[in-house]
Amino acid sequence: MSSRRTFMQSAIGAATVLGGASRLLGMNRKRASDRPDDSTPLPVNTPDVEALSFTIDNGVKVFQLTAEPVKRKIAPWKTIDCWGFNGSCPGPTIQVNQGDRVRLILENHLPESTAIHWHGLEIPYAMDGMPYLSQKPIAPGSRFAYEFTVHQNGTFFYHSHSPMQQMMGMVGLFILHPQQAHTPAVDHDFGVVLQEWAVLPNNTVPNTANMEWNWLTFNGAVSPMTTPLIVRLGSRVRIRFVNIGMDHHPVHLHGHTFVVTGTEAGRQPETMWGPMNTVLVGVAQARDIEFVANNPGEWMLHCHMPHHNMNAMSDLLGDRMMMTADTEDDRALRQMQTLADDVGFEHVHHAPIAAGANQVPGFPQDAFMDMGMDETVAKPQNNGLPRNWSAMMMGMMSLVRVLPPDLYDDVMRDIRNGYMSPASSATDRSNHHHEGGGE
Ligand SMILES: [Cu+2]
Repeated sequence: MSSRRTFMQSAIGAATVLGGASRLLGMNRKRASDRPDDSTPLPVNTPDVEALSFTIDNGVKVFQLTAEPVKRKIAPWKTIDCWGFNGSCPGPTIQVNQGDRVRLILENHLPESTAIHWHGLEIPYAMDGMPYLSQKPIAPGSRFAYEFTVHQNGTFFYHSHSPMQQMMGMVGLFILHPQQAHTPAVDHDFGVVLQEWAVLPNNTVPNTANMEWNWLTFNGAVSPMTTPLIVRLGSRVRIRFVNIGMDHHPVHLHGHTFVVTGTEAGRQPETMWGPMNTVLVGVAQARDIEFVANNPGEWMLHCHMPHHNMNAMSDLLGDRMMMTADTEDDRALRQMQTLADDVGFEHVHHAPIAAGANQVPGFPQDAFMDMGMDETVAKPQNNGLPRNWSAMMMGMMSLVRVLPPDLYDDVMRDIRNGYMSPASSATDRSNHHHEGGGE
């Protein structure tokens, strides 16, 4: 393990950035994947959300969707009672090809009527999923078959058209692949659904009428429980974002420059691909971004709204809001440790405070909020991350791990084998960080 970590850090430290702005368009780039055929679209990987399988009936792709209450673990200590499809919130990812005839059979296991709207699809009116307009509400216990031919391609989504059902989580990705993959071809293709929740302390049911949102999720998980997007250094990456909620989310990627290649209406012409590193994903919008992962490292991918890259800590702190009321460092630490022991995660304090911090108006702000929980969220996808990496991962965020080929292959093998590397030793980066912390 230690030799592998050494390898990883030197590989990341020594590798050079592989290209400049012209690489954004993917020109003159060596292929980073083993895929022999670039013309076939890649299946989209939606971390923490399953893909929906289908059967074929006389040439029609048939999907079964059950609208139902779902218990979703959004954080190690927080499971909410939301609504979704097939036991998942967001619902499972549907992927079809441009030109397919599809039948989507919705069975309603909710206690109230519903219907599904196919957001952005140019389909016959009777399939639009608008209760009372295009169809009767689908009563509890009954079913409705939607059937249409898709002639578009791009990042779409399905959702209940009832606002409160939307805020209970009734949304899922609907990927329409083009017949021929777009060029430049991508080596990795990911999908992320952005959602927000208002769940008061000691509650599990989202308050859908609230205007303040304290839990922010990527694909139904709060960081650091989100599964990182793992890509091979030098590969071309697409990430598709969809936002259903009450806020717009400016999603920022560290260390890279990307272009927006698609909206909720499909592919954009290349003339519109201006360079960016933050894309505003408005409510009801989809945005596809693409970039060459030319910069090795563990890069944050996060909504930049300050309150969206944290969670209300009120759950942990009981009747104290937001953070500890005790601002004496060692007492506060003991208090945080007690809370951490209570919910069973590691709390390692690495960010020192100044002597006399309490004399400074406004203190504390972020002090005492960082809570490492590496072991609690351990999974093969996190292998090799520096000790206490999880301490500042909160809310609507994840990591894009741009790994040199050897390390990429190692982690992929770990994922296949379900191997979780033991926690890093105390002599690596966190120690270094401690020394640099001004103590
Ligand atoms: Cu946001």
